[in-house]
Amino acid sequence: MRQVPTRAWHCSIAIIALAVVIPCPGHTTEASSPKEPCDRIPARLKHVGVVTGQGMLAKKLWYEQTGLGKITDIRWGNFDGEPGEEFVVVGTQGAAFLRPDGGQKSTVRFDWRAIGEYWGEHVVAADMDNDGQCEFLDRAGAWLPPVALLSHRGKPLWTYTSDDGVDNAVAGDVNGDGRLEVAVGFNGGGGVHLVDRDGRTLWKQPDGNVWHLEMLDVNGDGKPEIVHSNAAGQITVRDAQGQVLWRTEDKTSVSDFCTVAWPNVTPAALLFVDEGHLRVLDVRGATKASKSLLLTAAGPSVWFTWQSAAWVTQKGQPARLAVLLDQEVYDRGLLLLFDDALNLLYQEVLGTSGAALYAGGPLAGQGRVLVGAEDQVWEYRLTPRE
Ligand SMILES: [Ca+2]
Ligand SMILES: [Ca+2]
Ligand SMILES: [Ca+2]
Ligand SMILES: [Ca+2]
Repeated sequence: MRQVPTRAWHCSIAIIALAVVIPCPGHTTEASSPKEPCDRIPARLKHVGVVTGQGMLAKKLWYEQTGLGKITDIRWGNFDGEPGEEFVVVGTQGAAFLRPDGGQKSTVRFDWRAIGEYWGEHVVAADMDNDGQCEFLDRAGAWLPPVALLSHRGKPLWTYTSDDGVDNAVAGDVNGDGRLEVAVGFNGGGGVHLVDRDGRTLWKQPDGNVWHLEMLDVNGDGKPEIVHSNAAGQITVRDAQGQVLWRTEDKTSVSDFCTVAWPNVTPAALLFVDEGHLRVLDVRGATKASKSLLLTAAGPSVWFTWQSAAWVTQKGQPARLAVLLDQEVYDRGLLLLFDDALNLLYQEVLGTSGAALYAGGPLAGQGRVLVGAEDQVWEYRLTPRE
């Protein structure tokens, strides 16, 4: 009988991937034993707790469900097949549908054993056929695991990979037919593939090390384009046929990134970490903001595997930008809060890897943001100003 690999093995795989594609933090010359780097946490991430802005945010446990795994997606919308909107909280091992107050409506467990030695990497809710009942897409991201689509009940429908290994994937309706396609980015020379909701290849386009992909409607025609990074650190925008609409000429050093609403940037900006700086660019590569994270002063720079960002809004107060940086190799998350000029207001080192941040739906205007952890979702609330 096949076993679900442990997180230690997961860590080893991540380290092997790091050693192959990017210098491992603190191990820039040669790879040492896979176990060792997991124990050698950079000084700036070692101690868990609030570093800056104590008292600015009130924190409480909002939802807990053993067995969900690492929470990788939190959203508000119509996902559970019942009328009306709800929260969906998706983890690597299952998902929960919740009422506005966090009360549980129903849960789903993912049946990874049906597709072998696999455990879920970065799973998100994706309603592939727009029927109000979501499916679950594993966006992969660790090179070895395939992209996987699971049914609403958590049963694998298909997986997709190649000999090059998957770097990342994202779902979106690029051709405007009401059904979602999945753009898959491969390591090495594997390029970008577009896959339909049944897992069939629609097209393949060449590229190198397609680290991360998102969907953004960059030309305002109502259909998203595919926006991705590559081996040269360039932002590349592709249309529904995979043709390059443009790619940044200057080396922009983008590998992993997330999208975030930004003043005077349509439709959204790209946010990422580059050599210890948090940077915000528009899709043409123009810098909109940049700030040192003060992570490199003591020890090697820290490589974050996933970025999440959301604006926290509260009536009568300026909006705050919440950013969650995921360091799953060291099992740490970094929660940051900035003002709109990217001045740091709050910084907390989380004792678990974190890759889900949400401040929309019923949270909008309430000064509240949800942060995913292992089997848990925490609520942070802006405290009243003095
Ligand atoms: Ca619903
Ligand atoms: Ca569906
Ligand atoms: Ca479509
Ligand atoms: Ca478009």
